[in-house]
Order: sequence, then C-alpha cells, then structure tokens
Amino acid sequence: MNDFNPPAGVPVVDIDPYSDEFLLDPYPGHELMREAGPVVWIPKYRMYAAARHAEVRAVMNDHVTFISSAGAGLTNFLREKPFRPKSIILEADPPDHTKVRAVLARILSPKAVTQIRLTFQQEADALFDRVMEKAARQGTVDGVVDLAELYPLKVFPDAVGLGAEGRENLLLYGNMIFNSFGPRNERLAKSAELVQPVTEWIMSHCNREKLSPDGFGAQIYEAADRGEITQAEAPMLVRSFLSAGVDTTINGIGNALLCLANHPAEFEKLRENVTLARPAFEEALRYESTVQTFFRTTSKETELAGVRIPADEKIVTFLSSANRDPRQWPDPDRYDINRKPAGHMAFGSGIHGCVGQVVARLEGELILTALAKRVKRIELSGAPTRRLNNTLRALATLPLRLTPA
Ligand code: OVV
Repeated sequence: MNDFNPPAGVPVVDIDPYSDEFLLDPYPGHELMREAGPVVWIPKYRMYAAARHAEVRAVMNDHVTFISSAGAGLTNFLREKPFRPKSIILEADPPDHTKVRAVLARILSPKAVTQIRLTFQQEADALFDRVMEKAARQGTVDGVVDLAELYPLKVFPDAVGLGAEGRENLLLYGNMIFNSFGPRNERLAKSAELVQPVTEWIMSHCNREKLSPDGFGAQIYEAADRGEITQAEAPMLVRSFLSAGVDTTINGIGNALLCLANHPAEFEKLRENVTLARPAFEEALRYESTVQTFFRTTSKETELAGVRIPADEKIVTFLSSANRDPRQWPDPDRYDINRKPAGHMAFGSGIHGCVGQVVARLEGELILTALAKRVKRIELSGAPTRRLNNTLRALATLPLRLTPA
C-alpha cells in the first residue's frame, strides 16, 4: 500500500475524530462509521477503525492478533519512540503483562476493595455536606469543580497512600496522558506544555518513601519485596495508578451527573429506589463513555468481519460507539437507569479490561447514592462546557442547581 491510496476492500470514512467538532459531539461521526461497515479506514490518520459493538469486542478479546505492546494509542511504538517509558501494564502483552496484571488485580480485587468502602462512603457524605451548604449559600454549584473533581482527587490518592499536597498536579497529568493516545496535535502539545513543570512531582511521588505504609502503593512495593515483580517495576505501577485512576473517574462522575440532570424522570426513579445508584452509574458509562477510544496494533495479517488487515497496522476501537450500537442495544440513545447494560465496552474487555473498575464503580455508586439521598431535584443552571481531550469525554464546567431533599 502506498501512502495515498486507501487499502482495498475497506470503506473509507473521511472524518477527523480529533477535530473540535467531532469531540464536542462524537455521536453523528460514530453512526457514520458504524453504518459504513464493520471495519472502516480513516484516511487522515491512516488507521483502521472498529465502531460496532461486535468488532470492538472481537478486537479487545484477541490480544494475540491485536497487541498492546506497540501502544494503546495512535503512535506505533515499533516505529516511533514512546513519549514516556511504556506503561508496563497497559502497553504490554503476555507474558510480560500477565504477572504485572496479577499484582494490580489482587490489590484492586472486589474483596480488597470492601476494605475501603466505608471510608469512601464517609467521604462522599462529607462532600455532599459541603456541596449542599455551598448550594444553599450561592444558589448554584459546579458539578465538575465542586463535586466530580474533588471526590476522586480525595479518595483515590488517599487509598494509594499519597500525601495531601500537590494532588491537583494529577489533573494536568491525566489530561496529558489521555491526549497522548491520540495524534500529536495541538491539543496534546498544549497539555504537555502545561504538565512539564509537574512531571518531576508525579515521578517522585511514585517512590516508596512518598507513600503511606498501608495504601495500594505500598502493596505494590510489598509485591516487589516478595519477588512477584521487580523493584524497578513497582514505581511504574504506581505511575499507572496515577495516570489512569483520577481523570477517568472524575469524568465518569461528571458525565453521570450530566445524565441525571438531563433526564429528570430517571433521577426520580433513582430517588425512589436508591439501590439503582450502581446501575444508573453503569448506564452513564454506556451512554457517555469516559474513555472514548483505545488502539491495538495487528501482530500479523488478519481478517476482521471479512475485512483483511495487514500486519503492523493500527486499529482504533470506538468504545463509546460500541456502547450506542443499535445492533447491540435497543433504543441506544436513551439514558435508562433500569437498562443494566451488561457487556458495555466502557471498561474495555478481555485481558486489558479496566483493572480498577471495582474502585471506579464504588466511587460512582457512592456519589449517586449520596446525591439521591440529599437532593430532590438536579437541574442545569447553565450550559455545561466540555473540556476537549483526544481520548476522554470530559467536562470543563457543569453548572447545577441542587434542590435539597
Ligand atoms: C488504562 C490506562 C490509562 C492511562 C494510563 C495507563 C493505563 C497506565 O498504565 O499508565
């Protein structure tokens, strides 16, 4: 294939999924790709794309053909140098991936996470005390700044064992990391410039002496002491926590608040039955998937849904498009907290499926539970604004009027 011709037998969809226009409203572009075929070609980035549920799932569940060690973003690490040392869990394949994954999976297992539940719940309740007080005082609050950012930024670094100081650095870092999975565009350049002064802080806070002796971070070092991973791998796994654990949950919570503000009948159902908090969060992940895309690279020539893909090609999976594929979901554009959307792709699928999903779900459940208990009505008091990111469906502001219960 030369540089100008599209590959034969693949529908071409000439869109730019990294343009402002696309990121502000990705759904028409998703539909265009889904309707064009099971696998499409996006010429601007010379990448294959899967936007239907079946093919996204198929790619995610074949880690032998669709590898991660060449990067989970657009940059092919076999041809271009990674901008930072590769993640030893996200950007790795078996067998390297396997032992490292096992360490994090144990630290973040459902059983382990029951240990933090009470603390996370108390923090959610305490946060709502402050938010409702602020709402009473000034009429409106910001769902991002006053709620969605504060909660993960408190509970997750606490659980990892990080000190209180400098945590806001994690926001800049997460924004840059998730931009880095896209093209090397202006959006990435700007976020990289902003993060530059705090990179040193991030890396130094992955070291053992910066971590409390009882947190997730310390448990990584204990696994290294037992020889399950090397001492050099331990700070790299703390780095993965700090990269993947904050901006994701912030925007998962932000998007869920937006869903409920936009769907008063669904909020009413949640208020009537608070045990719907968990499915309401899950449905928000389907409806507005926080992580929009991840990439794989073909390790060999393959066929996907009858489409030939050569070796060493990048394929982007549109997780959020899979989550609104009408081939998979009845009435996919409807936010319905009774849906219980098992099989959604917001956490990915297969051996790289989100290792922190138990913690993410806990945070979402507890915030929506506190909201349902404390608030009678949640309404937008102005237009929300998006923070455009190459990978995340993120909010900059979410003006809310919260009427106390
Ligand atoms: C899933 C994810 C996102 C971002 C960073 C990482 C993982 C990491 O391992 O660094």
